[in-house]
Amino acid sequence: MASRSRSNATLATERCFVGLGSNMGDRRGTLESALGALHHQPAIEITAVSSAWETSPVGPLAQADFLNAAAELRTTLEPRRLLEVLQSTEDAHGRRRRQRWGPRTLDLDLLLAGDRRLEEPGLTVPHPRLTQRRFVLEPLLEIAPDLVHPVSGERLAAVLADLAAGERVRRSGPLEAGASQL
Ligand code: A4P
Ligand code: MG
Repeated sequence: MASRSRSNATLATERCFVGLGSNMGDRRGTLESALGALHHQPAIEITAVSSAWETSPVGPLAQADFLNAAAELRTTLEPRRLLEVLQSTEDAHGRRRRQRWGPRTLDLDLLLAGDRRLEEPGLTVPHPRLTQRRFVLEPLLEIAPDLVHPVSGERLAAVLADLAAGERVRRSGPLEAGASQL
């Protein structure tokens, strides 16, 4: 995917990272379809995609295991507009917002937007729970091992190494169909 070039080199783009998750329906197919849909947005280019990771559910609810992934993208969109695109992509993949932290066909979180720090109604960047979750950090560091948290200045690899055990995560193969759609 990184080798595929689309010529938006003249536009001022920001390097952003998105976390993907699914624990309902065809999880892998949904993640791949969402990546394809994002990449086909005129203002977005996906430049790297992690493996799919099989992860145990985190949070207060007993629910099915997730398939999680992370993607690096370059975009000319402001973070607020990018969040709207992420949410409409969730909606297009059958997401119903019934219960916070509940089961979902697709969750797309804006993890990082360059070095920006945003705290607005409905949009916090870096994502506030980024540093607490192995299911976010493992895929993210797979594609960007040198990332530094823009607020704390900590290397995310060190944050991951310090996380308490408990969450089960294991790599579960590449998101191949997504790559061929791009
Ligand atoms: N919001 C604010 N900042 C952001 C951001 N940077 N990116 C707001 C995305 N959304 C952001 O999100 C709730 C609100 O967060 C939105 O209105 C948005 O404006 P949502 O996607 O509607 O609901 P949610 O996902 O249920 O809530 P939340 O708080 O995003 O949950 P999380 O933290 O995403 O946790 N276990 C495993 N193994 N894997 C998972 O992927 N996911 C969750 C959900 C729980 N357990 C999990 C996983
Ligand atoms: Mg979410």
